[in-house]
Amino acid sequence: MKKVITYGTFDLLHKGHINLLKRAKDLGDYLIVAISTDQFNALKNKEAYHDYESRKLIVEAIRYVDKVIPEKDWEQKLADVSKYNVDIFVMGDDWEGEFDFLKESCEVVYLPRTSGISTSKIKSELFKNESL
Ligand code: C2G
Repeated sequence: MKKVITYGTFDLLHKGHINLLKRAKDLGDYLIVAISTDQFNALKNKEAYHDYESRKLIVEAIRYVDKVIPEKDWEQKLADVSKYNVDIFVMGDDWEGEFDFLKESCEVVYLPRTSGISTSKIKSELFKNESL
């Protein structure tokens, strides 16, 4: 069984997230998604609308996702790859090159981002409409 892992905040779920998760799952048979905890998001200077438990509930409901684990820090990826016997690590290509150190333990795949959509775009457009 080929196991795939990916990491992210997955806040205000949109087609960019779904496209990523679908393509990641298509690379193997079992997809693990490590969702950033609220504490780790603070380290990433990211404030999610949905808290961790909500984002976990939402992502677990996606047909491509087999398991959700918490992403608590930048250092856990190598341990996760061995703990879960991961074959392929996947991220959107805005992270191109950032995780090449994992190549000693698994395949590393950066997938093209879905253009025209992002959580920050959603937030700013909602904010703009509200102020109209
Ligand atoms: N993504 C995408 N297309 C978009 C938006 C996001 O392909 N239009 C991808 C990102 O490249 C990432 C995943 O969807 O692979 C999740 O995106 P975020 O929730 O924004 O994750 P991020 O904040 O980049 O956290 O340790 C890694 C970090 O936790 C990644």
